[in-house]
Amino acid sequence: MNRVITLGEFIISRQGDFPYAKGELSSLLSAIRLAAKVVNREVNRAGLSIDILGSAHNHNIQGEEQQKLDVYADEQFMASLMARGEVCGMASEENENFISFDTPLARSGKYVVLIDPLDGSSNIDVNVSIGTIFSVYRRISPIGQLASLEDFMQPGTEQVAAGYIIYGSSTMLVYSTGYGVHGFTLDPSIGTFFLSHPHIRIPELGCIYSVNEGNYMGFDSPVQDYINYCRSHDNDHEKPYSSRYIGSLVADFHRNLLKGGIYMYPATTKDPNGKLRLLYECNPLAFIAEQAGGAASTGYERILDINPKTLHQRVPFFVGSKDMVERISSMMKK
Ligand code: P6P
Repeated sequence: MNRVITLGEFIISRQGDFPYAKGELSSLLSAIRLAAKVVNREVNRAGLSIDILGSAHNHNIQGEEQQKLDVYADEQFMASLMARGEVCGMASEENENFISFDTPLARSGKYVVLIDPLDGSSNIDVNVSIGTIFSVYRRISPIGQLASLEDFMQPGTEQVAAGYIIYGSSTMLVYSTGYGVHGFTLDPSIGTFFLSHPHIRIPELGCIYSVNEGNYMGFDSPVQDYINYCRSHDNDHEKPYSSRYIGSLVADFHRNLLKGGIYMYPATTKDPNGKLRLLYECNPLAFIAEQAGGAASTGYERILDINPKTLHQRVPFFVGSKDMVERISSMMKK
């Protein structure tokens, strides 16, 4: 009997990819799946639940006003990950410091998770797609002890898994454990994710560029030159690219992953390191992009090669179709 397999069945079927893991990574991914369903329920009814819309009237480490759903999502992913015992700690956009899970079970956890629990949350009140982005590393600190900062400060090449959930017209979980990128769509009627996009590959050359053109005057000239290349008739498509920018990273990234394109958040005069965070936004999406045949760069170096300096470090971010990222990187290096 032919039927589409579920996320749970897929995770178990790929367990063999990790002989050392003996199911812990599977259990971790299942914890993310559970939290995704719980957050999805609240996101989908955000307009109805008076107490969940709007601001939480406090600010996160970034100085950004926290939306109530941000805080809710952070709590749900933390609770789900802590309950399983595979994860010894979590770092999140919503918390200044990483959090060690101080339970006997969690202390023996082999992994740490870094997460942006609800990226693009300023779009919640206007019903624009938003997302969760997550990154998984094997811990460096000794098993049995509390997680330490070094566990979280690893280059992106050390990720054992990464992915995102997009809460859009449908809810999808897209992830990779280093063996390709696979997308699962939630059937809300039964609360199950089904494999809908196996082996996602990003077209090497796309004709979509995603950037906040309102910042154009603050971009370095090579970035301005590239944007003008995209807009011109004498680019590699011999017609202007399409400009698509939703202001929600996961939504822009997901569209470009499936159709081909480049997402850019360059350095500006106001933000010399750009806006996006290396550890829980750029690294996981760079991992996914490369696993799908794409690329991710600061314009000068591969995102995954960066040795992190601080937990909430920002970097300029160019990610998507390989040829497009390589073109702008070569223009910036001249
Ligand atoms: P701007 C949302 O705050 C976010 O982190 C990404 O989701 C999004 O792509 C970007 O910032 C939008 O930033 O400065 O263009 O509004």
